[in-house]
Amino acid sequence: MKTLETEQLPEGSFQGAFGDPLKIPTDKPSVVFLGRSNSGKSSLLRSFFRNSSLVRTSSKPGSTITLNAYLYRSLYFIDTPGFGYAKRSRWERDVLSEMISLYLEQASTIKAGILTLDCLREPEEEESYIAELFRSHRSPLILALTKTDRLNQKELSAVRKRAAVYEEFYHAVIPLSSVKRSGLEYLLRFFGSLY
Ligand SMILES: Nc1nc2c(ncn2[C@@H]2O[C@H](COP(=O)(O)OP(=O)(O)O)[C@@H](O)[C@H]2O)c(=O)[nH]1
Ligand SMILES: [Mg+2]
Repeated sequence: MKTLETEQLPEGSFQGAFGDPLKIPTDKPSVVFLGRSNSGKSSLLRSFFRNSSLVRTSSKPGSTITLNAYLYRSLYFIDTPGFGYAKRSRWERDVLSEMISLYLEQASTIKAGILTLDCLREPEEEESYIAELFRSHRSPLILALTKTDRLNQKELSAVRKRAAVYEEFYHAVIPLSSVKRSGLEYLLRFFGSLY
């Protein structure tokens, strides 16, 4: 896999943290980053900016409870709170998933979604639910299988085989590593097709 050089990447800017999804600006198309807590959403999002430190990551997993908006060229990238975090109370989890679904249902400016999943995990009910939401809105959803730097060659080829199986349900399935900066070109080209 090729690694992505940072010089060609744009500088981004933070546009705000929104507790109310209906307050997210809608003057530009957006790409939403979704996925379980700790699946690598924020790390992936930050790898597309030269000034990557602008992306807020929290050291406490699952503690982001706002939708964070960043300007990437003429698109908004929206980082969402992770779902399925077991240590959160049921109430909090329900509020979070409601906030995410409300945003998806209301925002007609959402152009695409990036769903992150640790490459060692398999998609479960939550992933299928998001895939279904995007299908019903006719918006492309890309499954990003993250953290492939943790795999040896044999494991990597097993992940690629699984990726081919999932392809039926997603616009694309991309194994990648934000740490190694590998596997990111497809997404970069995809973003380029949206603005
Ligand atoms: N080895 C490895 N670790 C990663 C990668 N991406 C994220 N992580 C780690 O996984 C943890 C969760 O990442 P984060 O981006 O905060 O996940 P989020 O909760 O989905 O936003 C952090 O400790 C990251 O350093 C990756 O590509 N490779
Ligand atoms: Mg995050």
